[in-house]
Amino acid sequence: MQITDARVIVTCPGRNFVTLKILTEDGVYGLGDATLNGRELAVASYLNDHVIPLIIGRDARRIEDLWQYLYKGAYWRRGPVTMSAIAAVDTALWDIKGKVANLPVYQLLGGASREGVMVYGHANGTDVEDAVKSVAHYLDLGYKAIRVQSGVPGLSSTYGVGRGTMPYEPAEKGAAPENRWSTEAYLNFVPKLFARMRSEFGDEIHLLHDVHHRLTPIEAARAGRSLEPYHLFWLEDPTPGELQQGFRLIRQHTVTPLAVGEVFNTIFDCQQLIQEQLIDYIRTTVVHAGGISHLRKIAALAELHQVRTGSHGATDLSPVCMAAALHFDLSVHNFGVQEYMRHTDETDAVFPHEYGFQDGFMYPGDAPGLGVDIDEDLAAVYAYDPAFLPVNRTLDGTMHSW
Ligand code: CS2
Ligand code: MG
Repeated sequence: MQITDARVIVTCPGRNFVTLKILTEDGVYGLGDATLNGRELAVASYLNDHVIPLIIGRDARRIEDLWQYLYKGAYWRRGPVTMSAIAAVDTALWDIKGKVANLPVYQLLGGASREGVMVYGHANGTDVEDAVKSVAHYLDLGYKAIRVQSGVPGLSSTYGVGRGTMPYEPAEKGAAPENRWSTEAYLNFVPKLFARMRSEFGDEIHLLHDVHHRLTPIEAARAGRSLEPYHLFWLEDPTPGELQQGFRLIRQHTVTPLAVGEVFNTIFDCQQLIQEQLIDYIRTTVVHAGGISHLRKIAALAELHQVRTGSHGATDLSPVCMAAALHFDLSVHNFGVQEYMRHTDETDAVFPHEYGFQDGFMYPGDAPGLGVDIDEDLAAVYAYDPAFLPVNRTLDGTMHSW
């Protein structure tokens, strides 16, 4: 089955998305998400200029061989741009294989390992009481797991707090907004936030929190220990993940479960974290970690070491990635939870899809392939609009992790 054409579709229905469409001689096509928030055109160019010319004429059925061809054949390995491009090809080829087999992709991955995929939503507020209202809203929607983020007293901005009623979308048009950060203010505040959540909502609901790479290991150990009375489902990105052994220090001091990996793009980024059981959930995603094929390998290593999956699912991962993630999540044995920040109606109109949400769980549907499409005419209406992720500085102006 020859690949006869492929094209990159860049669209901005409220936010930018990059989608790869691969077409075959049989008329069957597949889709892959290639969106890298704030660096979208780098991946679009990598695909247009360096990948598509190489895959035209190749056999669309040879998913693993094409993955290795694009990984080893590039010479320059790994990194978010390269691996997002490879991910898009991989995902599109799984979509094609499912369509040709007339099966939903999860059936090709070994079938369902559960009835549904538990997801978590993003509650957030400018202060604790605003966040309480937001958690109550997500409970009303039926979520069993809810991430809680809040403004920090004394800080003009912080991660994860939406602007107005719109879902939280960090990228801003034009220049990169500058946030200000105080670790001390945050560490003093975060246990109070979750004490309030548990007093208001009790012990049943799964509560998650994202530190977003901002603490040193010993500061993260202090945060984890201070949150133990509130038994979080996970504490995410407690410290930057490049120094994998840094998590040993956190592990020595707290039993709060740890999640990391949304910025990782290959198994090598998390190999030590998994093998030493320094984390409890691996957050790697279809779109940024080499596609379904590579994510399965990461999950297999994680299974050996009692680490569960918890894939990233923010609004800057398109419905194509969401659909692929749900097929993976339904099938993988050591599934933990799937992040699900709802897309806007504009985005859903550009990407019609089968998947659905019901009472805290999601289902990929049984359409052949991934069960997602792209309305290219509608996508063309929304021109690319450059947007940048914020940068973060401490109160004295020193650059810090955002
Ligand atoms: C966050 C993301 O969803 C998460 O856990 O870390 O919102 C992240 O900030 C964005 O995906 C960055 O583009
Ligand atoms: Mg995160």
